[in-house]
Amino acid sequence: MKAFKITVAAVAAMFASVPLFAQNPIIKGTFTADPSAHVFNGRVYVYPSHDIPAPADYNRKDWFCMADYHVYSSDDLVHWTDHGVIVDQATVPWLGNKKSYSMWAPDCNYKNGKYYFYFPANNAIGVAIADKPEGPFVHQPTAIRGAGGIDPCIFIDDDGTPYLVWSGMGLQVCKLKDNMVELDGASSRVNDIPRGMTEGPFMFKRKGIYYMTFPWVEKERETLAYCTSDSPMGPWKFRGKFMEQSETVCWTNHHSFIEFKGQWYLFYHHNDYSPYFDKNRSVCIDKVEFNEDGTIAMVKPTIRGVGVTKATEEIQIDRYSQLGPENVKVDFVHSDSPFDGWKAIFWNTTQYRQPIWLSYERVDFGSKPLKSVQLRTYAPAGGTIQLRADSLQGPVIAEVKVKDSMEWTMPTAELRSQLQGVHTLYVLMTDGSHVEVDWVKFAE
Ligand code: FUB
Repeated sequence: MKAFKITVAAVAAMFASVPLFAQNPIIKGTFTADPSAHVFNGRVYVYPSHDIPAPADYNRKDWFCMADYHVYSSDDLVHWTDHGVIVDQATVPWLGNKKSYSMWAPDCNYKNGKYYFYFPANNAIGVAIADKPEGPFVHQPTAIRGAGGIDPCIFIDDDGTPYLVWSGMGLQVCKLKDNMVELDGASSRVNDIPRGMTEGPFMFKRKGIYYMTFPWVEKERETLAYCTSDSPMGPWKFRGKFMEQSETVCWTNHHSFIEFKGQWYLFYHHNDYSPYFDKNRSVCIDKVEFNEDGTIAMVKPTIRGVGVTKATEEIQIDRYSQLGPENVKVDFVHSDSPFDGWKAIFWNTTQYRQPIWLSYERVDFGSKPLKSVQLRTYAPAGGTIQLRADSLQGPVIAEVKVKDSMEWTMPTAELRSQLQGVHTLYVLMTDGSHVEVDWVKFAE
């Protein structure tokens, strides 16, 4: 069969062209959804779908709109590389409508020296094949026969048997032939899930248990839920939810699991950068714990995310771990430009006498002495920001006086105490009526 080489003109130029983020969401500057994460050669690769605002030639302005896929990779879950476009709707040979903008949730896996990228478009599922996880990927000439639907997941069992799972008249599971591009027999429908529309399946195996995980609507929006089995073909036992529906409105959620350096992680999405349009989503990561009996403990979404932030990089304290009970909140730096990120806002009234604070876990102060700290801050009437280590009563690291200004300023202060290694940073407003902080950064 003839294979089609994907032409990706600007791939090299697009590498690492968007800012990537150490907290949630992990990717800034572009929308990403439906993250399929895998560990290949000790490195984490994420294959998300790529939401875009609808262009002029797509008339469904209120719907999902996706034209291509990128892949991102990291070796610490903090610093991410964007490897650029790996598949574009314009070059999919079997796709009749090259402007269908229907490149929904994909997945990728490795077998026999090749990486197989599965992606849906217009209710069919195609495969593109590469020698490396970041491509270049070469298209198969046709979509997979017999696998109509969306949201493919490719699971490879310990004995090397590949299974394709997808959403099409319910969740379907089917063995693949060794060539990875043809179904091996008829698919089996997962019938053991209580009513609640299911899509976005992700199958994995841990300690001999097969997990079929999926978005599941219990009330208004998608939660994440799962079944378990002792075989990839079922029968399945419904086990309930492991993530609640989002508190702020994003109708979908879509996820994947990896084990990386001894810790399990959940990749999922939320519409953080697009609070008023939930078809423009962003990928997040949080840790997952399993109970003794193999059940999945509930995962609470955080904005702090995972990984350690270096003290000498911009610490985005608006991605806090804990927020004080009153007089502190987070908002966009520019409400008309969400990708500029968020800021923390501290304010006071004469009546409020308690500390006004937030905390940010896992800041690495390294092993060399640090001398100063800088804030990006806005304080129309001036104020003081105090930084402490490990608790509200912990050692004062620095006290930064912020002069009154109607502009953003970048005041600095000498450090009062030296820290080494990883600590929780506490940020308090100890003086002033209104101080905003974009980031905090230490220097040698
Ligand atoms: O991204 C489009 C669709 O939204 C996915 O295919 C579903 O899983 C849901 O996340």
